Amino acid sequence: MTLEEEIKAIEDEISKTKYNKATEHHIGRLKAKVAALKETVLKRASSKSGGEGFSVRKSGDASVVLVGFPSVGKSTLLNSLTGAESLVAAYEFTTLDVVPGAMEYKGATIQILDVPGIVKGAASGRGRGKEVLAVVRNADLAVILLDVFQLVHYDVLVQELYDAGIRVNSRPPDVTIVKKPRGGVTVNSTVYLDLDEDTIKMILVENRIHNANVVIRENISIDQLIDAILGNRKYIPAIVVINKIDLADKYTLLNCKEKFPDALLVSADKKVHIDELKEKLYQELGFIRIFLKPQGQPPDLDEPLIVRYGSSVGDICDKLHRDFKNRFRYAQIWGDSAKHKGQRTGIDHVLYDNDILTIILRK
Ligand SMILES: Nc1nc2c(ncn2[C@@H]2O[C@H](COP(=O)(O)OP(=O)(O)OP(=O)(O)O)[C@@H](O)[C@H]2O)c(=O)[nH]1
Ligand SMILES: [Mg+2]
Repeated sequence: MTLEEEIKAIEDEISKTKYNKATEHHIGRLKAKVAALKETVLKRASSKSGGEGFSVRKSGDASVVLVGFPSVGKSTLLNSLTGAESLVAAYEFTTLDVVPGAMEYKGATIQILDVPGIVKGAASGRGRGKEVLAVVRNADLAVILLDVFQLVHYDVLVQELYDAGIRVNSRPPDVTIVKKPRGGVTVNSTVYLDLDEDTIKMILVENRIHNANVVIRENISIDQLIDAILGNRKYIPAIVVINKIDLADKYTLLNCKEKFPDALLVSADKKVHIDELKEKLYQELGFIRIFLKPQGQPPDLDEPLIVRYGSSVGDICDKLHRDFKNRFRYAQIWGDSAKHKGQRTGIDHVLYDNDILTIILRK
């Protein structure tokens, strides 16, 4: 049996087994086995395809990747958002490489990445699935692009992302695992857990963790426990955009709104709601504006620095000059993140929108 057949056999058994207290332990073992086998497959594939992946250099203030089936209009959308010229055609797999474009919006430069279409089986290597998914892992935000008549693609896409270790719109499970040289596994939890301690310990042992202190702070599932153990999952935010609305009648549009109430409905080709999409991308990426004030002078209110929400003084230093971090003495802040006007802070201080910042350097 090949690894893939083995995985398939165990997955079939999992789907045939009804989940309840009596089967939890059994399912836990099977899931741990599958996860270990999939890790082996992924490692094998990445060593095989070594060097053949797409090379995209990150640029701009953040990057967004367009994920969707072939021919849903990814390239058309890239062109509408950025003025890039990615090839558009009515046949599938028109785009075979990563095509980057730059979208300027409210002072931010957002890199948009057009990639080949994803199909079912991408995570295990169909199409250029593996390479595409590697690009998705490194993006700050994914746009899941659907054809207005093909909403069922959503589940397939999310499953392919999942199989590639990419979790959309979720947080890492609140679990810490500290390995130790001996003493077995101890499990502590701060909340009620549905999972039995025996099951948890067994899953750890299946993953070759025989000695560790484990603290669990939320009611996790078997899959989340495995995610925590493997520690290589990528958590990225995503929005749903539905394209080709120019072709749809009223009922199709109503159906879209019902199934995806938060989705943005656009026509990439006829340029409908493209400005709304730009605004949404900007909002989702969480940009803030920081005004610089040279020491002893008024702040520059005309040209703010645009950075991501959660940026620190150190991040600003990195943006300004490669030397600034080394020469940093202290910062002064006016604005919402400051306790009082002109508060002195260190390099780790986190800034808020519209803060005014002075950086004092060693000479
Ligand atoms: N009517 C309509 N057609 C569109 C729209 N957007 C894209 N198309 C058409 O859909 C076809 C596929 O568009 P592409 O942009 O090449 O699709 P893609 O997702 O990049 O496809 P691949 O690169 O093959 O994965 C082309 O014929 C486009 O003209 C739209 O908003 N409305
Ligand atoms: Mg394309």
